[in-house]
Amino acid sequence: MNSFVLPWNGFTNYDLVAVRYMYPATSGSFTTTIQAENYSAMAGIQVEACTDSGGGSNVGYIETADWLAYNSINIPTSGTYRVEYRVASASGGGRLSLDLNAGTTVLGAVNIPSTGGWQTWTTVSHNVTINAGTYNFGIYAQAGGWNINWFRVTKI
Ligand SMILES: [Ca+2]
Repeated sequence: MNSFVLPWNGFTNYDLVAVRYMYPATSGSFTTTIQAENYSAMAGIQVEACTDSGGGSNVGYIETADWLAYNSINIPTSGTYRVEYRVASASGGGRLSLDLNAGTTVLGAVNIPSTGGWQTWTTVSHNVTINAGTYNFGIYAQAGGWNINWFRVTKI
């Protein structure tokens, strides 16, 4: 044993790294990204090639009242989630709403501005409250005129 006590200078950086490894933060630890073109069911849309970073495909030709459904998405804990949508719109004036289980629960809606082109991408988001469970998510075009590449659900 040392016969004296060193002055307390706080945790070292390696202590902090170790603590973060052993006890990861629960907030924000859940996130899932769903490719728009991987829908379970849809009405009125078409899939096209995408030039956003990552390439792949996006959903386009979305007109008012068109919709997309994504089945069996698990939400592990009840709370507030940020839902981001990767969208492009040459026309602007779009609006989508997010719902659970074929419109049984409408979680919220977000406007989609003009991005300057059908392959000029931006991310819009809103925060919604979701109880733990497994749901079919729906994206509904309250107003059409936008493309979507993916959407992401993150616990906050
Ligand atoms: Ca995509």
